[in-house]
Amino acid sequence: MYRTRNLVAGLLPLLPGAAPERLAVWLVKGYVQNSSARAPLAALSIRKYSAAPPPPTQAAAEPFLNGSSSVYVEEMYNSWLQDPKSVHASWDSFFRNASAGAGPGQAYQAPPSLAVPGKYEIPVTALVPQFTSSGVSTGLPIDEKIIDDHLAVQAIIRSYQTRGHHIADLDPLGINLADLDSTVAPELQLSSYHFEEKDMDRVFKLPATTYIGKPDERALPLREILSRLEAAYCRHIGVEFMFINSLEQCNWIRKRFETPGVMSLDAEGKRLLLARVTRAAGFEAFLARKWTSEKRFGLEGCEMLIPAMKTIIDKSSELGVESIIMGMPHRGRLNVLANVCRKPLEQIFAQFAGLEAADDGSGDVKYHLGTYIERLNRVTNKNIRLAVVANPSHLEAVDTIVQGKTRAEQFYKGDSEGKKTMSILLHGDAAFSGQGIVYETFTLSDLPDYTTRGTIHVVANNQIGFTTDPRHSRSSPYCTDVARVVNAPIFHVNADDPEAVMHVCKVAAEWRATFHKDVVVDLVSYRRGGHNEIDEPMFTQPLMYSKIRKMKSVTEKYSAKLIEEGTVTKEEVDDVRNKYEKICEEAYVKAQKETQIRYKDWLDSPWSGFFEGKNQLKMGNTGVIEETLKHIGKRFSSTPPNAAEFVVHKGIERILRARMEMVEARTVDWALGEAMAFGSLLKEGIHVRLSGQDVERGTFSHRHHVLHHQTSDKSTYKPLCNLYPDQAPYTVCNSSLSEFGVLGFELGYSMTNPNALVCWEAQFGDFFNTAQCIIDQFIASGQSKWVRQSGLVLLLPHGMEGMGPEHSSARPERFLHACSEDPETFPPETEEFAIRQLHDTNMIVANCSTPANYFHLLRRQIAMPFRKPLIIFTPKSLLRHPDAKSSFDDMVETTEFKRAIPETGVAANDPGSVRKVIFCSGKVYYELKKAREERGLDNTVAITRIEQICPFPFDLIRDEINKYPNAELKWVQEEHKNMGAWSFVQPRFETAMQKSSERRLSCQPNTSWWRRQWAQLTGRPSPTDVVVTHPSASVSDCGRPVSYVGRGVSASPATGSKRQHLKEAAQLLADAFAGL
Ligand SMILES: Cc1ncc(C[n+]2csc(CCOP(=O)(O)OP(=O)(O)O)c2C)c(N)n1
Ligand SMILES: [Mg+2]
Repeated sequence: MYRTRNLVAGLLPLLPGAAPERLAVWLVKGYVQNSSARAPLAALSIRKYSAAPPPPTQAAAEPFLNGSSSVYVEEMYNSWLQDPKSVHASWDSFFRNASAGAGPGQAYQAPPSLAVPGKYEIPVTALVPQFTSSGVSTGLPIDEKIIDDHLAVQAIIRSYQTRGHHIADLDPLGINLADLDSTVAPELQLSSYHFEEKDMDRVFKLPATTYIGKPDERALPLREILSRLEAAYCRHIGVEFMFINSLEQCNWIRKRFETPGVMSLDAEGKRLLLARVTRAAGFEAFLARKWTSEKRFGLEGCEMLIPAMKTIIDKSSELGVESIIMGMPHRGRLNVLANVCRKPLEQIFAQFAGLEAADDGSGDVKYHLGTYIERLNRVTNKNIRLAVVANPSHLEAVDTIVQGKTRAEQFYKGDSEGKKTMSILLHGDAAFSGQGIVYETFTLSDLPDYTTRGTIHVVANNQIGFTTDPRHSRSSPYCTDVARVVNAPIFHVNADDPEAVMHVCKVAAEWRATFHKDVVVDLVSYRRGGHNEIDEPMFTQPLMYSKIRKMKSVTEKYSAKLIEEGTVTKEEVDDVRNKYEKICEEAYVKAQKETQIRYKDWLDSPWSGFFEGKNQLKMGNTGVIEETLKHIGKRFSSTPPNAAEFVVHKGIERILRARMEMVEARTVDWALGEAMAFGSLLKEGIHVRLSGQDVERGTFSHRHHVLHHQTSDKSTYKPLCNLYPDQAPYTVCNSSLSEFGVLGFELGYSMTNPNALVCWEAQFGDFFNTAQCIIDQFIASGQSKWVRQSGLVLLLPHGMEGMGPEHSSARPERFLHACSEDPETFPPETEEFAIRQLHDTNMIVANCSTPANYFHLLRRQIAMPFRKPLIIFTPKSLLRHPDAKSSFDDMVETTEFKRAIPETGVAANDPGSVRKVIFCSGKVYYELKKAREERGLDNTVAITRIEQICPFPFDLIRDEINKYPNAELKWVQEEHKNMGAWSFVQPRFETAMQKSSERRLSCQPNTSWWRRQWAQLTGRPSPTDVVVTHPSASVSDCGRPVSYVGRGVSASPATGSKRQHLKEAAQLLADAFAGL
């Protein structure tokens, strides 16, 4: 879009006071009024198979200035605005007169007939003999009639270009229409123009906006013009492109579809095509034979998908692409892996055998798995890397993940124009038009920090979605209409015409390489079987399927065609088929010998070198030397080096000054802590990327990673990009207003390189749930399903601050319930306790209460020898809370992340006197601390913060419980009881308690040894009423319970009333300290 905006901006100054469209519309109206008295000529349909044309509308009755040609006039007018010489002299004078104020009908002047023609022009007078020979007399001046007729021909040409796709023969079944519309647009009916059969042989000059003429043809008979336009736009290819607002791009496309003979394929190309489609069909036939009732979501009916993809890859490889990242749904996926990626067939077949996996993980069904292959492209003789990204059943959810991964690869390769790495997205017709994430993917496609410089989309359009007819699954004419939002050209093609498919795929690859914009190939096809191999399609689509059952396959049809035209012999056809069958059989035999499957064989993002030689239980340091903190702090607090010219906002100056003062006082607030984490990683060569809505400034105006020159547009300064001369690149980018799309994008980005810190921040934490699919299907379960790791960080602003139901809670309970930690298992107590827990969990969930801990937590993402997704509930009020500051002392070399922060105040010095231990997490700590002080309870209440909720710090909590033997134990949270961390921590407290000395002792026989131990460990005399419990007794039988303090249950996360909020907050504190 930014390219488009620039173009429009460039044009606007040329037209003071009025937008070009509006003026052009006025011009059209004026002309129509003036000429409306003219009678239309007899109707003559140029499409013999069309339904009876509707009666001409007023606009259609007008020879050339109808709805379609108004666009043409606009185009002329816009061209004239830029360069009056670029249009015909008659238009020049017309626009001059109109601009000078000539009224409707007065602006037109006959063109100068004696002008010397240009090199490729023919004088209008040269056409007069044909005109006069037709014998038509209209009573109009002769030159005006000729002009009218030529304009009508131009309008016809333009109508084909604009609307020809609507009547193209796209459906191989011949029963449906790709655009769900059986009518023929008036502008495609000759009856809308004033021509008759006898005009068909009149010769017309071809305008510059068409390429239907051969190099030496500047004029053609009308009949030939129509026939060539039909061939270009209405046979097996329907091209949608005239909405693109670039003349250059429109001409580029016109040339590639209109030029006579442009689609012809040589014999070698035809043979290759036949071989490819034969293998695609052979693969499905083989699977069907060997595993008759296994689901594989076969490609039958759209086998051309395979040659289509191969053509795109060949052409792209020829044009310099070295790496292609693909995302695709279930349909034909195994075929793509086998025949496009050339994944070893035995690995694919082994998936059908139901073998056990050799590696960790729960795995996934075969038609969701990814792959990564490097191989020689045999057509171009160049190496190519192909990755298919693993995905869940959730259709289209993988789209932005592919984009993020592609973007990251381009970034690391310095491929800023996307010449070496590209993405291909495959879609089903129903999913492409139905799933909103498709739109979100398109809106990212041209954003500076998210573009992948053009994606080729291929729709396997089998004209059905499971059992639903397109008429009930979409409101748009085509299933591809969503692509129009980004001006992507859309090539619809009848997938039973292999050569037409080849042509559009080549053009799509060239388009991407030329303009670096998205393009869509719509393979209009059918689904030979049911939705899957065990489904009966006749239940729901009886007529469609009676037709399909009579259809010959594309392979049969194409081989017959090539045999008939003499390109191949029947023996050659059989030979190709038999050879492939033999290959499959050999692979089948090999697969039979396999005893295990390996999920690693299906990894889409291998991090070669990352894991090798690393101790998986050894953590790197997260503290840094003070000098680094100081340096980053100062740079982060400074105006740009050219401060004299760069006007900084006064408010920002104040913020920077306050930052500098903190640095000088060796303290950090939240923003400074974060900046130091990012900055120190950048110093260590780790690329950092922070993406999300308004992240540059920060939703709460606390971050300011981009300073804006106050008097010069687009002049910005990013302090974290200017810390060290040899630092790694820092990217901070405001995203489109999307969660599903952008979170997916960042996840994909994080998959490319483990040595990068990739963070996505939600505007408010609760918005994450519009991206729930990415969290459930990828973040929480990705490693388990696909042995793929990601160190993505989610920053979710969270906290009950009276802002209402939707801005208070990032729903910690949702994430915690998705964590794979066993609440009842206290992990083995070894030195590696903490890192082993991290290694074994599926994701990390934390709620830090200090900037220093946030600093360590971010840095730990890179210090870990493996990668885990990290969810951080980030504060709002703590961003500026005077107590929520940390000293450099907590960030320097010897320090580390604290999974829990035990009480360190006076209560900790005399634990025996402590009567209550409050466990909590996040910002409620500061409220509890203040209330404790106000109530004079510093001696009797200990407050312990759990900073890392998952993995749960069982050991540290157990130690805290042991430390305060006389205290009652409370969990205090500000979220409602059915929300927050309560249901997660409750069983874990019990498990920790079972490991406490109290529990161990209380469950021992009451011996003298035991009494001594008890007294020694607890400092209290041994109880006399101890029950020796059964091993399965609950904690409460022999330890202290941890009880809940907080808001009651609720359907909504927070009240909408400020007053009610304050009342609840006060009650919470009262309950927390009750009984003391
Ligand atoms: C988000 C989502 N919703 C529903 C489904 C269930 N489902 C699986 S395939 C399918 C039909 C898909 O139709 P289409 O996109 O045209 O692909 P085709 O199966 O026809 O190739 C549906 C509804 C799904 N997989 N994902
Ligand atoms: Mg479909």
